[in-house]
Amino acid sequence: MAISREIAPLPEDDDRIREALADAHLPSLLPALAQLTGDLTLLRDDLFPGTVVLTDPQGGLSPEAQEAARELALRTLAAWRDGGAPPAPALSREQARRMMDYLIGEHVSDEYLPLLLEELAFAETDARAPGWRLEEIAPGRRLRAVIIGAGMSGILAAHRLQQAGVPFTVIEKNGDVGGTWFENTYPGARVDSSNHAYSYSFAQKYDWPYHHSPQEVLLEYFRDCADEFGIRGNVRFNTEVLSAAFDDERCLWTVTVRGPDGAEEAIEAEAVISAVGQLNRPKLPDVAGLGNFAGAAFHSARWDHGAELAGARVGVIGTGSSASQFIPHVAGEAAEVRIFQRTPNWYAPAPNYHERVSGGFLWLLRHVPGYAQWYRFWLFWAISDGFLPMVEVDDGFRPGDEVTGAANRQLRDLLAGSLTQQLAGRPDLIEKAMPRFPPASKRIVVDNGSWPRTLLRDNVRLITTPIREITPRGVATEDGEEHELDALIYGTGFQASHFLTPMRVTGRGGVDMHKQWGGDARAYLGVTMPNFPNFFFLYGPNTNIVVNGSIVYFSECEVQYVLECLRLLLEGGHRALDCRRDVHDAYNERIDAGNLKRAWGVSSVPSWYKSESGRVAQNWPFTLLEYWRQTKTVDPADYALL
Ligand code: N01
Repeated sequence: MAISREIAPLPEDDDRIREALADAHLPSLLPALAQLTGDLTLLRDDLFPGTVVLTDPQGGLSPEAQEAARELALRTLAAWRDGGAPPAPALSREQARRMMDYLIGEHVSDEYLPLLLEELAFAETDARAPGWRLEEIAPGRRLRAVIIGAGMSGILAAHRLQQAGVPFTVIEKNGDVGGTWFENTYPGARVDSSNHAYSYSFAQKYDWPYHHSPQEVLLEYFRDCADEFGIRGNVRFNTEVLSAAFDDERCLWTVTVRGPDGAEEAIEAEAVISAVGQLNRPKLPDVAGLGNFAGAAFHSARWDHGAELAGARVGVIGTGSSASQFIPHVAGEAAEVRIFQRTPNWYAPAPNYHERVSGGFLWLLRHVPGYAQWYRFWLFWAISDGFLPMVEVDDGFRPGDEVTGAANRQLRDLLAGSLTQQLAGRPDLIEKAMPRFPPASKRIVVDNGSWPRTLLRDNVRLITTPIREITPRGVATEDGEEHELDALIYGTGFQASHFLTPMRVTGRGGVDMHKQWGGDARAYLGVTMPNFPNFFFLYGPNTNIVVNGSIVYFSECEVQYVLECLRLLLEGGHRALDCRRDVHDAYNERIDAGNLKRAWGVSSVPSWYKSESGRVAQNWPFTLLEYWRQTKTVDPADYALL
């Protein structure tokens, strides 16, 4: 299937348009129409949507203002159609800024404007494409790349290398592309960011069936992207990377892989791009008796679809994002579910979490040029840097405090109020399910009420007594109770801080990557590290974001940076670049200090955001703008050029 980005002609029937407009997202529609017609008077003061709030899609417009906006849209669309549906006139920066100001309800500053223009990404533009080709800037130069992983980041890197004419091979351990969306097939798996923003900026899909689509839809999107970009032929499936070793003299990487037949093979490449992700090696709980259970036992990312859960007694260890998605489904068919919770979660209300995109809105996205881009832009802004103050640590914070500061308290009160309301009448459950730590200490789980509804079910029991051991019959807790089970599911997350395990990677002088890290993965911009020339990480150390933005955005920035690194090599006639130790160390000091100003950095609750030492090795603590700026170009002074 192709990614649908075709715009269909508007029908003659105005009633059809009127009908669709009933479902319109109005704040993004009027800028789209202003752009389409070049008529900025459409951005009327009386229809000004106000500040962007995710839970208030119509931006606080009164019902009368909404009706007026729909009438205006109808007249504008009909006139545009009757005028022959001409293409939109060229958009100047100032016009774009005016539309953005209107849409987000605040003035877009000069520093954000270039980033936002890039993110708008109209169909015919791809501002993050390399803009150079190997044969043009370095004719005859040999540059081959190995990409490890064909998930979201790997597909993207492959596409960009292809655009630049750099030969590449992708090594993928699974039988298909898609990474996390290929592996996580548990019931209820869906994207918890808004789907229209969780997609490549340059390959937007207009017909997402849900606001947060289920796993199979995401997998289909990434499959379609791989097909459309024409990169599948370069992927070696069912093949695992065992090691990568740098040869100092030849300035060359040898990547050793094991193919589907078990045979090992060495592949030489001038550059290696790791796109293995952070969340793909399942972590089993460190509890006594693991493996003793006699019934079906499996991890959420290795779902056993043959296990008979209907009518069974099912135990679940863990209550993170994965478990919060599959437990409601399991509870719907099991005889009983016992949830073993070590730490509760904060739940962020997302009313449209399970909702289909309404028919009229879908229709408008397909029929109004530019509308999908402006809607994506609205979402981008809604989940953007404006959230950061809510997770900031104020000066007065003391370890153990339940909030990190004034803005964090506001967030806490909102989330606590929502949970209390949803569990009203059950003080026992409120006591167990209410976190006593600052929101964003660990991942805030997205929910539309399905979690509290599940806890309230007669066949569900939330157990907070610590686990003593796993027995052949079930799970024994420290209060002496043995919970007899037919099946046990581990929703216990991933070995996120064990970057690139179990691969062995050796750099200059044979230095081992994991030994150099000493248990705490660090990188410069999350992409390069000293002693590992031309080895690039995507979604590497400190590139995960907690409350602002999407991982796709980060990958796009990272890949752009990698391509700029390659361009630097080619244009300068260098063989490799090696990150300078002082640059790397100073950068990481800043990152560490930044994370200590965020809730996840100061909180003592367990989370996958920290390595065993307690250092936050996963998260980016600053703004999206700052990461974009730092990865836009490469400063040659940051590197030893070999
Ligand atoms: O894993 P987790 P996850 N005894 O590490 C518990 C992304 N994701 O797979 O909090 C008892 O969050 C552990 O307890 P505690 C998303 O970024 C995205 O759910 O450590 N319990 C916790 O409850 C997410 O954050 C999406 O005390 C034990 C749970 O296991 C990330 O993946 C969907 C234990 C692990 O939670 C990981 O989520 C799903 C023990 N010994 C995931 N050990 C979408 O976008 C661990 N736990 C849709």
